[in-house]
Amino acid sequence: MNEIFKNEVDKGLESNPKTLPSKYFYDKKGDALFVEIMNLPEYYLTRCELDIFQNKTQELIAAFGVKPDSYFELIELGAGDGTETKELLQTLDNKNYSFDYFPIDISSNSLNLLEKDLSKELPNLSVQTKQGDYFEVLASLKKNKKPKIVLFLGSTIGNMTDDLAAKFIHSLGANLHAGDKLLLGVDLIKTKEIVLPAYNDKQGITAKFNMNLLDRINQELGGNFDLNQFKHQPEYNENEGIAKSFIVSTAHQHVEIKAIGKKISFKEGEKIHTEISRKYNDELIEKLIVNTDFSIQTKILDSNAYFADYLLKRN
Ligand code: AVI
Repeated sequence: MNEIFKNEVDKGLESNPKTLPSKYFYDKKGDALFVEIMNLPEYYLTRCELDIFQNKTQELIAAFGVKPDSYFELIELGAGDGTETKELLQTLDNKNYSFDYFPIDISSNSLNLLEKDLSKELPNLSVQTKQGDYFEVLASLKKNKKPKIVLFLGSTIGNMTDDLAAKFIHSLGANLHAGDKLLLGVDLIKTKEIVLPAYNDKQGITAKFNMNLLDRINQELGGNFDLNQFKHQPEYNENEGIAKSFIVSTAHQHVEIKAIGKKISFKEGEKIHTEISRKYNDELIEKLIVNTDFSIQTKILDSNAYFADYLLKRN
């Protein structure tokens, strides 16, 4: 039994309004659903960032300020399947840049898959996978003082509240040296006609991804959520720039969760808030880094200007 999961579910469902943390989307089934999401026609984020990595590779490398003969460490937080990064790695490898690639992830399974894939596709590349907490790994790498470029892609920062995101960037800065760089991939604020379908795809994959939280509570905490009595509901407010995902109870009902020893009551139409996906602009990025040791060096946009990779420099 995962005690932390149990306690967070208990706390979230006892809150008003009800909440559940989005980090629990990502079990084996959730990971597979997220890969499906990344390939959906409506989910433009992945394609936009891939466009940057495929078509603005030289611009990225020039902004990093690295030279073929001066060694640096390329560190990626939450590397996943490395689709975007592979484009960059390939160019750096072809041009004989001297660097090691350190993908860091909590999941040793995804690191193993990535390592296997890279050893086939880029056999000359030096890959040093690091399993564990981002900050612990960065703290251990900081000791060597070699120039570092950290990648945090995919608008993953947008799944944190603004407060948490600012603390996260601050802690990254504390684990780097002056002159090191952070490439932060973020989705940009735009109209709801573009954003909302990305979180409400026609095939219902995002709905399954969201509802997987209830499935997990059923499987792991002895819950009896009837998934037919709940539905996925995304919302997006253009002024605020935050896409929010909810699970809505379609009936007045009670759900028992054995591990918690409680029956939770739901009114018809009552929502559980499960995720935020913040969208950004320059002002919000400035605000995010105002109390950190970073400043914006440059930003690189995809061809639609839907997505940006901000290059932040550690002062
Ligand atoms: C991982 N993260 C950036 C995704 C996002 O767009 O917020 C997670 C996601 N949620 C629903 N669809 C995708």
